[in-house]
Amino acid sequence: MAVPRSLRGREAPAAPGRVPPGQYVTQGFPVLSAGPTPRTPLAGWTFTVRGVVGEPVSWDWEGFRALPRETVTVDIHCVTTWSKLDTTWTGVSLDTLLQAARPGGGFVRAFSDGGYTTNLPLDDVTGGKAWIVDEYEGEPLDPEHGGPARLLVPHLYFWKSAKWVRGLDVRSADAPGFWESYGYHNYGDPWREQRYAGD
Ligand SMILES: Nc1nc2c(c(=O)[nH]1)N[C@H]1C(S)=C(S)[C@@H](COP(=O)(O)O)O[C@H]1N2
Ligand SMILES: [Mo]
Repeated sequence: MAVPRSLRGREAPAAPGRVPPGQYVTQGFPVLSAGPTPRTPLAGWTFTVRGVVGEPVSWDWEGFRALPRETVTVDIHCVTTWSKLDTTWTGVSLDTLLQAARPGGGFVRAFSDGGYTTNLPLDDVTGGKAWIVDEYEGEPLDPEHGGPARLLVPHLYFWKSAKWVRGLDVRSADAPGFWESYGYHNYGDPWREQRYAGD
């Protein structure tokens, strides 16, 4: 049966309480990148956990792909007001990656090819809340959406989900990342509408 025009795209209704305040549901998958899409050959790709850790650890692509994998279906929320429901991703839990390095600080800064960074409390990327994903809907992640691999932290605004991620710096003090230093909220909880600093 055809979907009525009024239910397509922007107008698609969601169950009450499913979408955070000020968000609309999109059926598309917008691309939001602050710069060009980097193209890193898999042969040169690594994921590193470093900084205030018991032991810095790095995985090459093969090593990363050999780690235990999880598939999760989650809703994502961009600060530009689109939300996308029931997105399915596969990758490695950050619990697995962080445990190997034994973090000694309470904050992380994700860093990416191209220079993007974002900051998060360690508690927000542990306990089954964050992943490094390399598949979207069962297919390798498109470069435009962060492939070969991106951070996925669905409970915070999507700018925290760094595309083309290459590692985490564990820190004992918090410091703003790229968008956070341009006035976006330091934490970014969509349910509390923490869009900009001061919200
Ligand atoms: N490296 C990097 N990661 C990034 C961004 C970026 O510009 N560079 N944009 C962020 C923002 S603002 C959003 S909303 C999402 C967009 O992801 P998408 O392009 O897959 O929709 O990626 C986030 N991660
Ligand atoms: Mo965004």
